[in-house]
Amino acid sequence: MQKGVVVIGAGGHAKVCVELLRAMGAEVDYCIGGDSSVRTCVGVPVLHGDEHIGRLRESGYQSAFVAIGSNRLREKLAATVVEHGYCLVNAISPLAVISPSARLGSGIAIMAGAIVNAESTVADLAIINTGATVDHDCNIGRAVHIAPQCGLAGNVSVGDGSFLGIGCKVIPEQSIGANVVLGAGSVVISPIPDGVTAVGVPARVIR
Ligand code: JB3
Repeated sequence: MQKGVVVIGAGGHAKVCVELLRAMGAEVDYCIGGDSSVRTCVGVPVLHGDEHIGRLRESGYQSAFVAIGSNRLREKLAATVVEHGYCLVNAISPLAVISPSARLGSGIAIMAGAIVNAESTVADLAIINTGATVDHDCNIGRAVHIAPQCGLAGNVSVGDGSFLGIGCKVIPEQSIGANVVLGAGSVVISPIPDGVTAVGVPARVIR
């Protein structure tokens, strides 16, 4: 019998991703959480501890999805999952609108109401959260999180590992560096360098 998907994580983000995977027609057999995690996640049994990643792989599981909101931890656990030989699947809502010319990596979550427009690229392990819009020719880096209701105009780039808080807006052609944290509701009208925290309208670097 075909085995289902193994989801890494068992918190709020995992709940949403399990339901996305189900909406795509996939079965989720187990979540794997940390030691103090809950016992079930929207009806899926939760195993505790990362030793279960290897154990389930040995028992024939092949597909995994890393459903952890933290960009760094998602990247780290994805490396472990890939080392064990899993295939990283995507979790994409049927209620998201993805351009046929968009390029998507693997291990990506795209939630309901999100839009990815023409010729944009979304790299591995990125999250395009509920109702966020990524317009044409954008370049969303690896393990980025674009939080709910963000709006990116055309030709925006976001470097690897960056987090755009809820409701951020970015005008066309702007570049946001790698490992940036952009506070909720910020409006980006000029480039943001790597590794900084920026907040406000317009967004200014504070750290
Ligand atoms: O803002 C939105 C819409 N969603 C947020 C999401 C993107 O990020 C959400 O509100 C949360 O703030 C956050 O969700 P996440 O990552 O699910 O966080 P939390 O609800 O705190 O759950 C973290 C999960 O990761 C728990 O199940 C932990 O047990 C698990 N965890 C932590 N460390 C781990 C590890 N699981 C494994 N397998 N290994 C770990 O090292």
